[in-house]
This record gives sequence, structure tokens and C-alpha cells, in this order.
Amino acid sequence: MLNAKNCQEIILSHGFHLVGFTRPEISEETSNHFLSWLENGYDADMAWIRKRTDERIFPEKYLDGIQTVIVIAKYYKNIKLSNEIKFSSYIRGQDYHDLFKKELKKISLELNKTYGEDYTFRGCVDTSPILERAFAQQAGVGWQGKNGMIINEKHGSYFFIGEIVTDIASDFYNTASPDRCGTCTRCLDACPTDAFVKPYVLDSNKCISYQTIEARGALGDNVELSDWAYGCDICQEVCPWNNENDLLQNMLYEGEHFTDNLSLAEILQLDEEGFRTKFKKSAIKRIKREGLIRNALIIWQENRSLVDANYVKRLFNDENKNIQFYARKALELDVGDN
Ligand code: B12
Ligand code: SF4
Ligand code: SF4
Repeated sequence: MLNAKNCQEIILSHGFHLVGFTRPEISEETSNHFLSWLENGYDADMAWIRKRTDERIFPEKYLDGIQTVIVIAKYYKNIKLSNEIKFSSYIRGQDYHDLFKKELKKISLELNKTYGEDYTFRGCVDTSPILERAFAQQAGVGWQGKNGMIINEKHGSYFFIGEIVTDIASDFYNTASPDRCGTCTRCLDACPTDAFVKPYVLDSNKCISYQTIEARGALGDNVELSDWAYGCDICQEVCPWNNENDLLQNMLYEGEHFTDNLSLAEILQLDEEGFRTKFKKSAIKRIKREGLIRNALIIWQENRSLVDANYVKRLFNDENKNIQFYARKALELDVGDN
């Protein structure tokens, strides 16, 4: 039997801020919400979510004999900069996937030492086929707000979530966090693209975060990025539970980081080598130079005074054909077939 108190101490000693324990059950209500989200096509082109629907709804298909989901969270320091272009705070520093994977591995090894090699302790973060937010709410880490984010009553929503899933039962399970959104609708009202179909339900097709991070290839003609080059924080910025003065120890991204003062001109001048070097440790590498320049060109199209058109024209001869296409499109030249 897992000693939850001892396990929590181990996890906190690795620099995490929140820990909660829940049984590996997805309620019928949650699974219906998830399935109708998919049915409505709100997952846009993220086919990887659909591919592993079963494991998300039936966690025992993900880990045979699963008994406990230990939800682990770490806060990052959000800052609102007055840059000409915006980056979501979560991308400011080192890729959190790498950090979580490394630490969860160490914790799993410690737990195996204590409880024996017969048990499995599997670290997950973001990409595993798990409904992380459903488990986080069940584990008392926070409630799922109308903006979809898990919000902790004391410290708000600027944190990452990971899990250790295991086939050992725990001597303690948390109770779910109650919803504290009340009559507030600030996030729904502030979303610049009206991405919320209704409270708690996000249509990814309309979300700037989806368009800038997940969408591949050319973006639709009507896509608006409202100056966001990577991700979007608006529905968190307006949430009254996010208090900027509420700082914790060991927050990720304490100092200044490479996206903090990045200008549009700088992005448009990055070559492949420059991009690789600058974003070696950042999750931005996921969208590649092509994706970042695509986003930057759309921002420029929305506000041409940001940088001289020559920066865009230079890209007509770029080594990457898609970038040539985005640049011509930004200048509204005849782009032909891509
Ligand atoms: C796909 C994905 C996205 C997609 C889709 C977002 C979405 N709302 O699902 C896009 C690219 C848009 C995205 C954006 C962002 N994401 Co994201 N994303 C994910 C990912 C990989 C899967 C989420 C998923 O399964 N979605 C499917 C939906 C249906 O599931 P859900 O959000 O859990 O939805 C529940 C509710 O919608 C509810 N529900 C549905 N209908 C209804 C109706 C009613 C009436 C009610 C009450 C409830 C309800 O039930 C659903 C099932 O539990 C998770 C990691 C993971 N493995 O879970 C990270 C994750 C959710 N993302 C995260 C982050 C940080 C973000 C961004 C803030 C990044 C940014 N700054 O740009 C934005 C926030 C956008 C937003 N407001 O949600 C964090 C959230 C941390 C937290 N504190 O909550 C996660 C957990 C990653 C991590 N490991 O830290 N993301
Ligand atoms: S991340 Fe931005 S675009 Fe997406 S729902 Fe929130 S406010 Fe809207
Ligand atoms: S802004 Fe208001 S409605 Fe939206 S998540 Fe925060 S408290 Fe809930």
C-alpha cells in the first residue's frame, strides 16, 4: 500500500508545488464531455488525441492493473510584457516536458526502491494519453474553470501538470476540488476569437494557442493572432484567481528568458542554424523555424507598421519553400499553388 504522506514528501523534495492522489476513474459525465468535444470536431487537426481515445477514458488500457494516479504540478512565473509581439509565459524558459520527465523518472526510481520492483511507476507529462485536467480536479489540485484551466484556490492556474500512474493502491485519496468560478465570465468575454462555445468548452479551431502551436501548414485566411507568436494567455490573464504577487519558491522561469525581448525583426532574420541554437532547450523547437516565421508573418500582416516590408521581401528567396509562400502571402502577392 502506497504511503501517500511519504510519497508527497518525496515529490515536494524534487521541487514540485502541488501533489494529489486520485483513483484512476473517469466518470461517465467527463467521458461524455470528452466524446462530444471530439464529435463536434473541437479537437481541430490534433488527430493524435482521437487515436488514443480509449486509453483516455479507460486508464486501465493505458496501464494494466492501474490503481492510483498521483497528480503533480509545478508553477511557472508568468509575466506580462509590453512587447510588440507576445509569447505565452509557459514558453519563456526551458522545455517543461524535459524537466518533468527527468524528475518523474528519479521519483519513480525512489518509489520502486521503497515499494519493490514488482510495481510500476510511470511518469507522464502532457503527451501521454491521459485526461490530465480531469485527474487534477479529482485529485484536489484545483477545479476546471470556465476557461478550461485547472485553477488552484491559493495560487491560480499558471502551472504545469504531470502524473505518476501506478498499479499500487494508496492509503489516501483526495476529494475533488469544488468549482469556484461562480457567476464570473471574464475569460469567456475576453477571448479575442470567441473560442469558447460555452463555459468549459473550447473550440480549438478558433483558439490562438492551437493556431500558433498545433496547426501545421498555412493558416486559414481569417485567422487572427492578436500579436501572439506562440500560445496565448488572455483567458488566464483576466482570471481573478491569478494574482501576480503570489510568488512561490522554485518557480520555473524566474529570470529573464530568451523570448522575453524577442522582436519581430529578429524572428524574421533567424536562419535554420540561428533558430536551432536559440531554441535548443525550448519547446518552441516543436513548431520549427517555419512555424515561428509563419506566425510572425501573420502578426506583421495584421500590423504592418511593426517592421519594414524589406524584412518580409527578403524571405522570398528563403531556402524553405513554405516560408517563401508565407512571405508572399503576407504581402498579398499572387501566391499560386503551394
Ligand atoms: C490538446 C491540448 C490543448 C489544445 C486543446 C485545449 C483544450 N481545452 O482541450 C490547445 C492547443 C488549444 C491547448 C491550449 C492550451 N493549453 Co493545452 N493541452 C492539451 C492536452 C495535450 C490535451 C487536452 C485534452 O485532452 N483536451 C480535450 C478536452 C475535452 O479535455 P479537457 O480540457 O480535459 O476538457 C474537459 C472539459 O472540457 C470538460 N467539459 C467538456 N464539456 C463540458 C461541458 C460542461 C458543461 C462541463 C462542466 C465540463 C465540460 O470535460 C472535459 C473532459 O475532462 C493537455 C495535456 C493532457 N494530456 O491532458 C494540455 C494542457 C491541458 N494544456 C495546458 C496549457 C498550459 C495550455 C495553454 C494555457 C497554453 C498556452 N498558454 O497557450 C492553452 C490554454 C487554452 C485553454 N483555455 O484551454 C496545460 C494546462 C495546465 C492547467 N493549469 O490547467 C496541460 C494540462 C498541459 C500540461 N501538462 O501542463 N491545449
Ligand atoms: S488561449 Fe487565447 S484564444 Fe485560446 S481560448 Fe484562451 S483567450 Fe481564447
Ligand atoms: S475568469 Fe472567471 S469564469 Fe473564467 S476561469 Fe477565472 S474565475 Fe472562472
